[in-house]
Amino acid sequence: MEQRDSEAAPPTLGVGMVGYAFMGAAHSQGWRTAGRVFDLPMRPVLAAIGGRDAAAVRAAAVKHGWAAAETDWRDLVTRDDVQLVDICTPGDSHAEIAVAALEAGKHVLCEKPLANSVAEAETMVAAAELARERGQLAMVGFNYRRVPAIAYARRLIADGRLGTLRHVRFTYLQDWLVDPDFPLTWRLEREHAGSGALGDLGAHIVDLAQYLAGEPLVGVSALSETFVRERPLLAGASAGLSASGGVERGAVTVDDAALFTGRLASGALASFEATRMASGRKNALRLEINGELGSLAFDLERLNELSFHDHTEPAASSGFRRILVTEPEHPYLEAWWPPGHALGYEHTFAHQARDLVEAIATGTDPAPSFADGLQVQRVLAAVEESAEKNAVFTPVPTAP
Ligand code: SOE
Repeated sequence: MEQRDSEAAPPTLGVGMVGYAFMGAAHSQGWRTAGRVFDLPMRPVLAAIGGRDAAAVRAAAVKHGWAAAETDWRDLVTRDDVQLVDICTPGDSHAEIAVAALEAGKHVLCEKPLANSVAEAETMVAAAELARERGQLAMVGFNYRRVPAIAYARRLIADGRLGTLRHVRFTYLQDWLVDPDFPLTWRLEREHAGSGALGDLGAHIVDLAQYLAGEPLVGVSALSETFVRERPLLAGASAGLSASGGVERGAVTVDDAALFTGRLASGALASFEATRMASGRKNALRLEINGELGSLAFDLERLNELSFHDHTEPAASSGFRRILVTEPEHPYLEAWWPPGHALGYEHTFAHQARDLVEAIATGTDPAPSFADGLQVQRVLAAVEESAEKNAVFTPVPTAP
């Protein structure tokens, strides 16, 4: 761990967070941990947490270490002790909360996907641009950019170790919706979530593809499907990805799976799969990037490892080798444990908090910006449009 040698305590940064479910818990841990592990120029203070259910939000405040609880997000974003608003609510409220927080003079961190539509994301970008002129910053929470192995992969690609990229392939597979009796939570309702596996998981891999390649997707072609079209209505509250249902059923209004191909600006080809119905796959985000000089492969279920093949090495002795990404020279690792003492999912949120605090303290634009989030949103919208148009060609046998 890094030691503070300065006598003077750094200034504080009051954080107000809206939402306290799975992502709220993950972000809380990130805010609590970042200032204790990294030598930050500002010390995050967990000032207030917001949610509609008074008893539940008070319980969340106690459990996750927030000093105060608010039941109306409007009261939270205007609090004097809050300088940064962290939005961990379903996508249908992102735009309204983010714009209000920016107008109230706060910095904003917003969970992915940035919004439920391109129009909402554009409004958020416009508000963030105005706020930037006043010195406020806005960032989207694509936390997987902060996995050390992924940040290191980005460094290798930017350093030219893969040369010109030819193909990238990304899959993000989960299985918590395999059971047709899993209830209709907000993640299965278009009006709350915007889309299904596409926005929930596809957004992550689209962001990672564009981040790692350092260029945007310029065209996509897609298929999507809703395999289970009705599910039991929710009985009681959902907790994280667990929930139970009643007898009545309601319509699922989002995709269960989305598969798409794409082209990056440089001409490299890309393929993507996002589903929450791949039995046995719990949180399997996998990627492979092939360039003319080498290739990289990564699997989130082994997140301390990166596979690298250097194609400039003699063929007889080359091949994929495993890099254990736990050295102090690797991104974020200088402040953590000795080499080989692995990190996990939750650390990405501490890294996200660290990067945003440093950006605020130095007045530097953080990444991914709201504009990056809008670009992802545009790709998701193009995927949906392509899937809806369903331009599928049937293999036809040639007449004898
Ligand atoms: C559910 O599929 C989910 O919680 C996503 O919403 C998160 O973004 C991902 O990190 C884990 O899975």
